[in-house]
Amino acid sequence: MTGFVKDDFKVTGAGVSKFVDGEIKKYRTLFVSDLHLGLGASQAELFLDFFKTVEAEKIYLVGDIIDFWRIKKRPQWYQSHNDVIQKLLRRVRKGTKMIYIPGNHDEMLRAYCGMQIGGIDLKRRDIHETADGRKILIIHGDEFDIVVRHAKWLALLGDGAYHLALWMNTHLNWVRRKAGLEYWSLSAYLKQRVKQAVNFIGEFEHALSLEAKKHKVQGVICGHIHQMAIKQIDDILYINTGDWVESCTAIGETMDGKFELIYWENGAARVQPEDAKEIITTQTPMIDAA
Ligand SMILES: [Mn+2]
Repeated sequence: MTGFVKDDFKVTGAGVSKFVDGEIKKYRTLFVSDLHLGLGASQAELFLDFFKTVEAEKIYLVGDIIDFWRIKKRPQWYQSHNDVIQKLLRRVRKGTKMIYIPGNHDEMLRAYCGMQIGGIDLKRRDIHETADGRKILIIHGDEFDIVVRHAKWLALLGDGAYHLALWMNTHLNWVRRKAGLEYWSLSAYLKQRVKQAVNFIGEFEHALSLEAKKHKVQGVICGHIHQMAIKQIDDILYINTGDWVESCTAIGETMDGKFELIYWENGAARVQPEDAKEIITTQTPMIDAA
């Protein structure tokens, strides 16, 4: 149910992005979500590292870019978080069209949907048209999250445990970085053990594909559950951008309208498609703090 099988690429026509050192990758559209700026565990530095190697005519920020839930409690705002905001605004100044679809962690921005702030269009949801004329619904997705919708206290309870895992993850990775080891996700590893998560992911993906059907579009791009995916669900193309807290992923649309999965491990080691498939299939979902 979760993750990726080889055949998905055949069915969806999608692929895994390849980055070449020193070359700027040009996309028609770039989709990024769940940066969670303001949360210490945000991989803002890895995002900056990625962002300077990529260009796009249009960028969708698919929600949970700024983590106001965290900022309200105890902000963990670093220079790299400022840098992300500045780099994004700079792209807007240079002519990139940018659309921000606020998520649940940045839900206060939903009050400003319909407005343009700093050149960024704020929208509750949007319909994107690909280069080959397909219509895709762009939505964060939390409104289809059964945990957030039906039991907010449960989501909040889970939040504490999840943040502890993320905190450990960050500190463990600091040690690993110093030791010259690559990034490793503890919380992703822990969640691998949560079996019900599989059902949760399946239900979420199904709900989103139904919503796309309701809009009479060919696909949906969402974020929220920190589980990247490109898959076909019935006649709907389901795409999840993943996140920049654990997995460091994004989605690109090529100039001819093909979708590519971007898996950014770190600046030096970009994964090859074969490896990416391996990683993706063993990836695990996120329940609590999406
Ligand atoms: Mn979310």
